[in-house]
Amino acid sequence: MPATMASTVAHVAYIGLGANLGDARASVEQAIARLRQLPGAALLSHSALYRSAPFDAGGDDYINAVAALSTTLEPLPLLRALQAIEQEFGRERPYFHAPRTLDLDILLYGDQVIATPALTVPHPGLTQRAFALLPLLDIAPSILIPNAGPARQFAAAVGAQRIERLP
Ligand code: PH2
Ligand code: MG
Ligand code: MG
Repeated sequence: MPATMASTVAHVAYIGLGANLGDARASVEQAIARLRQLPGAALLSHSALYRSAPFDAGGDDYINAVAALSTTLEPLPLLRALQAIEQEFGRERPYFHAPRTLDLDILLYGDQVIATPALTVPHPGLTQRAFALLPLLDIAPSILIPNAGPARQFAAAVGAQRIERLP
């Protein structure tokens, strides 16, 4: 490739979706549709929707899901694009873990490990939170979490958390 030609490598990123303010189910469904339109990304698959008890947080039950993207966006541009979608959905951040109209988190970005002030990947809660782990396993049952191993080995440990797969 000539030195002037930019290379665009696609990575598979897993995005956690969550909402527990307003019509959370509609928000998560619309957010999945919105991810289909994201420039620089293609939606590969998404999990079922789940209803889950707030984890380390208050407010109503959450609706959660996980989506897989193939994307040429680097991690930080992807994060910024996801934050812009959160803004479109009226996201406010009055305090830590406040109820939200839409939360979009990068759970995994290929096999990359990222530790910066703006972004931590793999998502630090992934292995301990049923609402992220179980929908991820729906669409990627054999996925490996960098520095942790097969995601499925953590499923038993989150078994006591209240979560329900929606029809
Ligand atoms: N998100 C949080 C904190 N707690 N609990 C559930 N059930 N689902 C979430 O998406 C969630 C949470 C912070 O982002
Ligand atoms: Mg979150
Ligand atoms: Mg978030």
